[in-house]
Amino acid sequence: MEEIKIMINIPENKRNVPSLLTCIDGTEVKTAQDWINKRRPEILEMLRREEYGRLPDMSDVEIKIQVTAVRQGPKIMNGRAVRKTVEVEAVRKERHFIFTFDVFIPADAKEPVPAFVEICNRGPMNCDPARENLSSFYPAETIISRGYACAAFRTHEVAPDYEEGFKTGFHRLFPDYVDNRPDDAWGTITVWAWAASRVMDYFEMEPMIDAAKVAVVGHSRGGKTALWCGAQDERFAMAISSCSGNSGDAISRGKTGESIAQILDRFPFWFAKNYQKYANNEEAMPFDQHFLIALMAPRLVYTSTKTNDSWADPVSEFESLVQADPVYQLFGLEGLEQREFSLPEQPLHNGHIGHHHKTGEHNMDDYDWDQYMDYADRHMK
Ligand code: GTR
Repeated sequence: MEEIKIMINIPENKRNVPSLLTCIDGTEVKTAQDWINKRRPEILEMLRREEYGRLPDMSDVEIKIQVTAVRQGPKIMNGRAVRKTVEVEAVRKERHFIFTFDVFIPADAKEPVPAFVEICNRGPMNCDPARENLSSFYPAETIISRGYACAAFRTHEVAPDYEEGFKTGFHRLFPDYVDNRPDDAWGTITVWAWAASRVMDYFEMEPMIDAAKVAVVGHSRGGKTALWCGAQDERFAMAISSCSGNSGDAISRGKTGESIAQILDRFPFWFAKNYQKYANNEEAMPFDQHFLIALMAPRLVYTSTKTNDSWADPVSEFESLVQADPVYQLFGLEGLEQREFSLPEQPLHNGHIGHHHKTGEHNMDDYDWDQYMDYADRHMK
């Protein structure tokens, strides 16, 4: 068989990040098949073991997903959407854990529609299923008006966002891990990502949603989660990160603003214990955050950042996209359309790696959502 040679245009490696295309055994990735069969699985394993942590054996966990309420009429977005309330119940050895989320589906949809899953790390004011509190963090009315379905779950309901010894929420299913926690056991980000995948399970059962066209979206800690969810769950067509910064979309080596030591000081429970090895020791990491971005290939990945978010560090956020681009080239796809740092209000929407940089503070707002949907209209719809 004739070998197809792909010329990969490797970006300049100013931060000395590990190569995506060199396997642990030193062999080079030359084709998309090498990536899929060898390099991708080893990178996924590396990020599980060293950074975010792996889920416990879930084979004895029974998961039940059911719609508990369906509402339609003038009180639900003036009749423009159907709202379904969905309950996810996980049972293990007579221990139960439940979280719920609400889905909005355009009432006038004639065929299955694409959808967004929002990982809501803020309070109910920002993702109110009753829609009494409207927030640009989750502009569900706009999403519906543009022909998408959407669902948001509250991270706090899935696993607490504070140090509590891995005892409540999802963690309560696994008391065996409380006093005996392996260094590669899951951190909270992994559990939130697991929950987003359960929303996808439901989408696969919902006849009015096109499960092949779903994006998972999150801001900041939610953005780190969205990228980690998309990396692991290949059913998602796209992952979208807003201002996810350290341990999200930003390269750690040479990063300004938040460092690994600082994130672990405040939020150690987000990660596997193994990640502690790299506090003030970034050079020792066999990976960097471009590995996380590249796990989305050949699917779509989109990141956004704000000019004043120095804690997240827009330059390092952009650098991970530049460094991930060669993996898209392996697939013969356009990844990132330019390597020069992006200018504010000039979205990069041409490639499979999308990005925008906006004037403003650490937040996810209407402008961001408009860009996400413009990009999805173009590449996912
Ligand atoms: C910060 C944290 C960031 C980011 C942010 C957020 O305090 O240091 O990594 O996750 O919280 O979620 O808004």
